[in-house]
Parts: sequence; structure tokens; C-alpha cells
Amino acid sequence: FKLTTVEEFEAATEKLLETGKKVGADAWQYRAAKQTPHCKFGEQGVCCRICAMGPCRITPKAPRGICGCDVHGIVGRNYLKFTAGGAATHSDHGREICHTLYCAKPEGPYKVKDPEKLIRIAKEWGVETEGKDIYDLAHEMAYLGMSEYGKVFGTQNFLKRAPQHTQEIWEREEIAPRAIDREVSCSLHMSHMGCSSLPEALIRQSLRAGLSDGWGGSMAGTEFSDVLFGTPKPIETEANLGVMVAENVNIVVHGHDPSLSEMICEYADDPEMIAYAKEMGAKGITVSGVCCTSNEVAMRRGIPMAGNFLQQENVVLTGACEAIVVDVQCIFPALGPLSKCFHTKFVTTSPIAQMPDAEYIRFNAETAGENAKAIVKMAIENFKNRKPELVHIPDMKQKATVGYSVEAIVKTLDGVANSQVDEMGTTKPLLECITSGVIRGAVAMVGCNNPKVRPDTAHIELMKKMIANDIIIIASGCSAQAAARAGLMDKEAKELCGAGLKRVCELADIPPVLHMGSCVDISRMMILAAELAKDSGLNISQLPVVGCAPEWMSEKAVSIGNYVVATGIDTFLGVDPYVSGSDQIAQLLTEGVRDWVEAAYTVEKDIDKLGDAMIARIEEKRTALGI
Ligand code: NFS
Ligand code: SF4
Repeated sequence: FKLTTVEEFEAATEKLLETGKKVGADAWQYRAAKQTPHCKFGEQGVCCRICAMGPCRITPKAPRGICGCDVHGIVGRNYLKFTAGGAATHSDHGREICHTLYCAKPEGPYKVKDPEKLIRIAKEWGVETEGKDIYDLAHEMAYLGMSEYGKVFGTQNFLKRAPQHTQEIWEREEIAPRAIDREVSCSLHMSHMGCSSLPEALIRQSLRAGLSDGWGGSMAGTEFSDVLFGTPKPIETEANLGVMVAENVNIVVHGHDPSLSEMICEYADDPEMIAYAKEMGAKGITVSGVCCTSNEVAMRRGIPMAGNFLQQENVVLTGACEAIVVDVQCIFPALGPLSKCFHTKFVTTSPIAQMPDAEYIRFNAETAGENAKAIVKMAIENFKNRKPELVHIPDMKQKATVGYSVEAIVKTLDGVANSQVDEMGTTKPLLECITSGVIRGAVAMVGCNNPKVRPDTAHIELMKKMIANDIIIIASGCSAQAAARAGLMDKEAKELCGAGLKRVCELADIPPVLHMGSCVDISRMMILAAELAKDSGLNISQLPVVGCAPEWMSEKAVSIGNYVVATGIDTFLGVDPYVSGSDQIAQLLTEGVRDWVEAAYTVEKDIDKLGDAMIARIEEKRTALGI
């Protein structure tokens, strides 16, 4: 067993960039070089342009903006706006899923694939389920789900899933999220010119807006996606660019909303479409994915993962991509011009993400079947336009077992349970592994790539370090894809673990890095932490568990960080969230918030030190528990 190294990733990328040069293609590597060094004011978060008296930049000579706002107010407001952007984005994705559920029909393109889960959530929300048609219930729940975005009174329904202690903290600190849209709006209101400039107030609202994402919009996205498309179970797949097949029509799905990617997969599998592809000279159709939508279809269908965020251009550079089909979020506008250098069709589908140089096929739940069919057909018909001299697919892929939803983890770990003593169907077997020290703890590895960090190295090196120290990894988003591409989701990766974790991997037949899904699925991690706390009688903040986003880049990632911290889990970042300009804001985020929510951030750009800090934190928590 051998991992694929970052050096090998990079060599493959170099070769693809050579192809790019032949056709005059641009790439992020060149653009990043032209954008660095970055503006220092922006990096420190000390530039304010929220009113037309500015922009104001804080320097030792000019310590206040024209309105008199100091650096802490400016940095804090910028941080809150950043969070609101992320919370809005994840949550709107969740809302789209609710809409899709509202359109589900027994004979329509969208069906209820996990009725049991739907009934479970309905009961939780106090909705009568007895004797109700499952589709009537789906529509009722979808409507209620959408109402969570604008509920007039009260807080998010899902908060009740948290342990009592956590709920009390949220109430006490006045950060229990109300209507999701309200928290986003309120954040924009607070950070308007002439509203809040008090650091505590701005950071408190950042936590609340984050919580409206993690325990509101993202959780709705995850839960109702499971209802619609099935709750993930362990499934085999493959990862890295080598999953594309030169003889086949290659369709790449990119973005976030499984409503689109599920339909594309459905039609690419249609015998009629496959026959058509053969007629057009291909051997078949291969769908692969990039970014979070790839995680969604990998977990539910075993669709292979071509790459993560910073590989999105590579997919086109293979010269073998007939269509890259996108919905929303994390899509490089560069894909338009890049596709024009090849035969690739760049297909946008959402009114929310419209870009130049794209073919826009508007996708909606009512006409999803026809839309998907049209897109698959377009890709097939494009096969003949390939330029064979430009085709090069790096021969590089790894096996991966993905699909570890909370439900799947609980079920899988029953495999290590001692049926004499352990309660099956709970997180207790996992707790037993942790308390006995066979596993020292867990790290939730999440987030993006960022050119500021050598892509994928931080994810992969940290994971290797953790598993060697008997710390199990739960991964999502582009972090999960980095792991899969390297081979860390191959069950054979147990060879890289410490003796304890290796034994658990063998007994439970799992890889040491568990794929938990897309970024909205970090809500699954919150549920797992809540279950572990409830099953152990501990507070979430006492568990030897930390979160880590070593290469993050998006507003969504900051929203996530805020809700993970606000849930009581220490969070480690490898990229600074533009707060270094204010010692007060930095102090609040890295220490101050601990007094409110029992957890805080650590920012450390040296990846090795970041890893040491996580291990130290996990061991500290163990010592405090006397385990
Ligand atoms: Ni998450 Fe998913 Fe990737 Fe980062 Fe983007 S795809 S929602 S934001 S880049 S992990
Ligand atoms: Fe300058 Fe104040 Fe306007 Fe910001 S709000 S741009 S600091 S005057």
C-alpha cells in the first residue's frame, strides 16, 4: 500500500499546465503569482469601505476612520460581514433542498428515498405522522423547513438536538439563533455604518449567525438531502483525475446542490443515453465530481471524485472533459474562458451562479428530468469535438470507502462493540475506544484549498500525523477529497496508524479517515458530537475532539468555524481570517469566546505546529477527564 504524494499531484498538474500553455490557457497558479504580495490593509482586515465617506484604512498615523471608528470596530465588522456571507450561502443551499423536497412526487424526478428519516425528523419537530401519506408529510416538513428561515418567534428547531448544557450556554449568551434569514440580516444591520463597533457585540453576533448556519440552514441541507436522496452508507469509490476515462464521454459535476448532480448521474446511467454515447463513438459515460457536490454523489452513488477546489481547472486541462456542469458556490469564473481553449462545454444551471462564457441551462425542480437529459445529451454530442492531441489524463487514482453519516458510523461501530457490555446502536462503542485510550481522540478535518498553503499538503500531512497518533479523522468538503486522492480513505491506510487506531480499523473494517460528506454535512459532525456528549454524560467541550481547517478560503468556512467553536469544539485554522489588525478581535476569537462557549480558535500557519497544538489539546482534555 502506498499513498499518492503531493509531489506526484504537483507533477501531474505541471504536465496539465503544459497542455494549457499550448492553447494559451490561464490558470490560478499564474494569477496567484500576479496577485501577491496581497494588500496588507486587506490582509489585516483594517480597511473599511462600508460607507462612501471612505474607504478608510487604519494606520498608526490614522488610527480612526472618518466616522471615528477604531480598528477593532472595523476588523470586527468585516469579520461579521464575512460570516454573514457564509451563513447566507450554506443556508440558502439548505433552503433550495427544502424546495426540492416540496416538489417531490412519487412519479416525479425527485422522490423520498429515506421515509424513515423523514418520519424521525417530523416526530422531533412535533409533527403528526400517523396515517399520513409520506409525500404529504414531505411537503409539510419542507414547508416547515422553509419557515425556519423566517420564523417570527423562537429559535431554530434543530437546537433541541444539542445537549441541555449546550442549549443553556446558547440561551445564556444570547446566541441561540432565531430565524436564519434574521440572523443574516441582523448581521448586515449591525455591521452597517454607524451601528455596532463594540468587539464583543460583533463577535457574539458572528457566533449566532454561524449557529444559524450549522444548526439551521446547513442541518436542513443535510437532513433533507438524506430524505430525498438517501442517507449515506459506506460505499466504494475512487479519487483523483485518473477517474476520468479517455474513451468515455466525461461529464464533471461541480458545485454543491445534489438536486442537480443527482439528476445528471441518473441520466448518465440511462441505457438510452449510454447507447447514444456509443453511437457518437464513445465507449460509455463517466460522471465524476469536483468540490462538495462530488462528495454528495460519491457518498450516495459511489460516483468518483476527480478533484477538489484547486483542481477544478485541471479537469478541463485534461482535454477529455466534454462538459463541466455547475450549480452554485466555489466555481472559478475562470472555467468559462478556460473551457473556450478546449472543446469543453461549461454549463451553468442556477440563477444564483451565472457567469460569462458559459452555456446557461436553467435547472429547476419541476423540469429537472428534461434539464438533466438535455445536459447529458449536449455532453455526448460534444465528444466528437475533442482534440485528441490535447487529451492527457494523469494516470493517478486511489481507492476510497466513503459515506460515513452518523447513522452509518453508529452502525459500523457496532462491529467493535462488545455485545455483552456495550449498548448497540449508540455512540458508546466509540466512547469506549476513546476512554480506554485505544483511540486518543478525534479531529474533524474540513475546508478548502488555498494557494496560500501548498495545496493539499496541510490536509494530508496533518491527517497522517493524527492517525499515527491514534487520533481518528472525520473529514468533509475538500479536505475529505484531499484525503481520498492521497489514499487515506483506502482501508489499507490502517498501516499508517498507531497500533490502537489500526486495531479499531481492522475490527470495524473502516479506513482511518472517515468521509462524512460535503461542507453542509459538518452539521453531521455537530450531531455526532452532541450524541457523544449525551451518551457519555459529558459536555461537548470536555470531549477529546477538535476541529481543523488548515487550508480554508471561503466565507462559508468562517461561518462553519464560528458554529463549531460556539458548539464547544476548539477549532484550529491554518489561514488567518483577516483579523490580525485588531489585537482585541484576535484576543476574543482565540481566548475571550472561551468564557462564553467553552471553546476558541487557534490560528497557526506552521502546519507542523498546528498539528502539535491539536494533539496537545486532545491530551489536555483527556488529562482533565482522568482518562
Ligand atoms: Ni466547503 Fe464545498 Fe471546497 Fe471550501 Fe468550497 S467546495 S462548501 S467552501 S472549496 S471545502
Ligand atoms: Fe470610514 Fe467609518 Fe465610513 Fe468605514 S464607516 S468607510 S471607517 S467613515
